[in-house]
Amino acid sequence: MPFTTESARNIFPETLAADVVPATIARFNKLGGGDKLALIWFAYLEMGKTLSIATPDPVNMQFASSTLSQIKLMSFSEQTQLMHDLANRTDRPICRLYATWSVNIKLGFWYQLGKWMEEGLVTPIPQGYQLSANASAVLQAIRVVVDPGQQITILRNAVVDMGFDPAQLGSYSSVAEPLVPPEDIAERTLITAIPGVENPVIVEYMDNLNANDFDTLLHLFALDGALQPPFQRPIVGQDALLRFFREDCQNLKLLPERGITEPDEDGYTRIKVTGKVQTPWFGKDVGMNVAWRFLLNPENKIFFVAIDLLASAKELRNLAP
Ligand code: ECH
Repeated sequence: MPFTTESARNIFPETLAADVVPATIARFNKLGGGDKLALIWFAYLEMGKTLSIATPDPVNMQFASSTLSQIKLMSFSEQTQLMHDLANRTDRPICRLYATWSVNIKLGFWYQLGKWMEEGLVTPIPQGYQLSANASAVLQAIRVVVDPGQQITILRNAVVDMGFDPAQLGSYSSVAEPLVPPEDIAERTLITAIPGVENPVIVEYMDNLNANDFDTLLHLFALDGALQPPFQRPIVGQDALLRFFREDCQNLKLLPERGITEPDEDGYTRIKVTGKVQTPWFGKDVGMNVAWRFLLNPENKIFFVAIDLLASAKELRNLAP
């Protein structure tokens, strides 16, 4: 076999990913808890001027709701301490519980706290809070260097990295929002064509993800197939993929624009597609510029696909092999 998951990661090496995102997150993670919270608060307020964020469905908030009620009953100084502890990844029960939540539950939790901070029910970031020089530089980098898709990715990753470190939890079961049923076949808006890509598997991949039809989607993958989300390690094998689809991929909108198909060794095929992705949190307000780098095996199953957040919109036209 000419490819391993590791070697497949290098297909289409010309693809320029938004490395500014992990670089900014690394700078953010070095800040103190107070600076982290205030920086996100300022960034979030500024973004709120141009983007609107969807209110989470109460059904999806049920897992965080008892923790949120507990926080509402705390004194302002206890609330401040808790938020610092979450940002500093302290070992305490709420930070352990937070670590078991899926990304969307974590985002919904902070969404609610942000609302309560605005309403004065949870301690706000002190007016006139002075960011340290390092924190100001990070905020400035987020403002000027990155586009909206990159900004929301930085915010998301900051939220994911809070709470106790899941790697130190031992065995635990993760908590995710309820699964919505796949969209009815008759209701689906299908992708008609992707110029440069004839292989039907690619369009089926996009259509099934868009319809939340994760069981059908899974059948497009080889048994040892892998998917690499932006800035993450590949997720390998059918069980792990299905769990990931159910937890992290509901209600996405994939809008592929164009692609390139290249035969590889021993019956493998490389296909790169570029286009936009919308998250249910921001809908049409944010179209993230992405590339999908597929490697199909000789049985025409997906052996590997990487999703990259692109460095700039210009990269949408970079279809070099
Ligand atoms: C306040 C201050 C105190 C601290 C905090 C606060 C609250 C912050 C809040 C932030 C909310 C942020 C949100 C961000 C959402 C980002 C979503 C993103 C989604 C990207 C999805 C992609 C999907 C790609 C994929 C594709 C595939 O083909 C396969 C699957 C997959 C202010 C209180 C913290 C409330 C809501 C970036 C790119 C295309 C890989 C998934």
